[in-house]
Amino acid sequence: KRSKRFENVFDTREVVKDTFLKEMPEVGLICWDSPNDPKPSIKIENNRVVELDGKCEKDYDLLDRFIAKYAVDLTVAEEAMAVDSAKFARMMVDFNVPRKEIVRLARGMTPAKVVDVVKNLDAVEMMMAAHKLRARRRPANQTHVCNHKDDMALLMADAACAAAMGFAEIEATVGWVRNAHNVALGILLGSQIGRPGVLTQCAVEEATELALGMKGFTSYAETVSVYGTEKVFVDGDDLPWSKTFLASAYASRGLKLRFTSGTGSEITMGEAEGKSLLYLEARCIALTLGSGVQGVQNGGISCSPLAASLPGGQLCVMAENLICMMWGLEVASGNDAPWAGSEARRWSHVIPWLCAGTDFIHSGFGFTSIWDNMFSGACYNQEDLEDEMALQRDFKADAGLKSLTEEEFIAIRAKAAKIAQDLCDEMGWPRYSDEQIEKIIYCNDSDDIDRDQKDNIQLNKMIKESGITLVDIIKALHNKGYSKLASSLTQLLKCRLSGDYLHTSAIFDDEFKCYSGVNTPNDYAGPGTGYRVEGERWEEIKNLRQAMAPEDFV
Ligand code: 5AD
Ligand code: K
Ligand code: K
Ligand code: CA
Repeated sequence: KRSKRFENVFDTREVVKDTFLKEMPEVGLICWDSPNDPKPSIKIENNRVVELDGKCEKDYDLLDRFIAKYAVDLTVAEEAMAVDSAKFARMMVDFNVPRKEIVRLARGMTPAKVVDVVKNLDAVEMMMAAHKLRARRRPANQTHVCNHKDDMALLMADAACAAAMGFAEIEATVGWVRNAHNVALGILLGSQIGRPGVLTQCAVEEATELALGMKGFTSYAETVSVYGTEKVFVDGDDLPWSKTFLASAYASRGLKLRFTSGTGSEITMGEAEGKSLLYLEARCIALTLGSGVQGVQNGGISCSPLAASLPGGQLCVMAENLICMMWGLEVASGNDAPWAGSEARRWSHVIPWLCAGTDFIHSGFGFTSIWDNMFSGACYNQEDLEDEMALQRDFKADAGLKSLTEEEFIAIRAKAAKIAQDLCDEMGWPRYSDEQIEKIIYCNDSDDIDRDQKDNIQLNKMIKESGITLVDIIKALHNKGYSKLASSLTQLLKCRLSGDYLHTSAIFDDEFKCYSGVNTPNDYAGPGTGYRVEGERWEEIKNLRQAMAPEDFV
């Protein structure tokens, strides 16, 4: 006989439908402390790492070889490895120890050593450490703007609204593999209409992604993946060296790049070598550091459901973000892929990072309906946007977001959609009818719009095959009288020449002034210091569209 409480209440809760696994340490199904994890060690002879985390040089795999050669700073390695791990963990939390000193020493540590350090911290201590250690002074946020139909005008309208709502970076991926050009261009144009200076990227296969960047259709790249075991790396037809080569290609043309990795990828792909999630992720982050790339999107990312299924999963995901920070890397801290159905759990990884601050609180807040999110959805979607704005206000914390009224929202969409229509006319691309534009302005998602899919595919083909670059688009917009937009796009290209936004954790404001961990470093040094929500920004956060004043009651 069943208990009514279990049958009708407990068993119907979302949290019971989430997946929870028991640990299996011997195969690596454990957050940290697998019996197969190495103990931290380093031996240096003649300026060469001859032993790394218990392995002699002759036994190195490709990852060890790369990490030993490029990631570990040999000038501080012996000093850093000799510091007691618990003592270093306390230094990370102690605001009297400057961020610079933590980064200096941490860069001399091996992957097993940083894991040994962060293992000492509980969630509150991780927040304290991140508050001091994230690279950029002011936190920011990133969003996904996509749709099922890869409709450019809809992407423009959504990206414009996302930019106006405060996201500093916008990314898309495609619904149809062949449509990368119209999608990249859609979010680029939309972003600059909503707020000049927003950075955009389009996540597709790597050769196409590089081509998009070279044509000026993207301003950064992010989904260049690294993995923590040799087998998984080679499965992806890649090596740390090939990823580094790709990274150099981006840097040589002034485009910002961050890698992607996240706890759980190796066991998800069946090649974890029995090692723990966090240790393998520490190797990924070391590869990023060694490659010279300024930052990484991590925090489980697409593999976050795996970490979430294990005991300590959220602490583990926080720990991987923190390892990036202690190594001085920019971190776009996850909070993106769907990993929990339970409302309480869903926000449980956002609130700590919102309060502590990270470079990008979400490395993809879904801006649209989950149905239109081509990154297989996000954990946080359009219906959650205003919850996050309320949380900013509740905690006086900054996720970079700003409330818009319905009128403002509609006006921005109308402007973006009209520009899309005019640009298609000017370029001789499949045109948008007034009825189609009207639907794009007022729709909920791509189910509500009715452009023929042939037109979207044709548009992509035309952009791709004509070989046009952003310069041609700038000219067309200028001819149509959109000189402000044309000038923002030109400015984005110019910024590649100065290279300022290659610096760690760089973003632009609406005048293309660069804010990075170099010119505006996080200077938190205890209560009353560091970035605080105040002045105009506090007014903006306070003034939610639904906030009421006394006169609203009469
Ligand atoms: N490790 C490495 N790469 C990842 N990606 C997502 N999660 C991970 C992870 N845990 C990358 C993949 C994917 C893109 C969205 O981000 O390349 O296609
Ligand atoms: K990619
Ligand atoms: K990983
Ligand atoms: Ca992302």
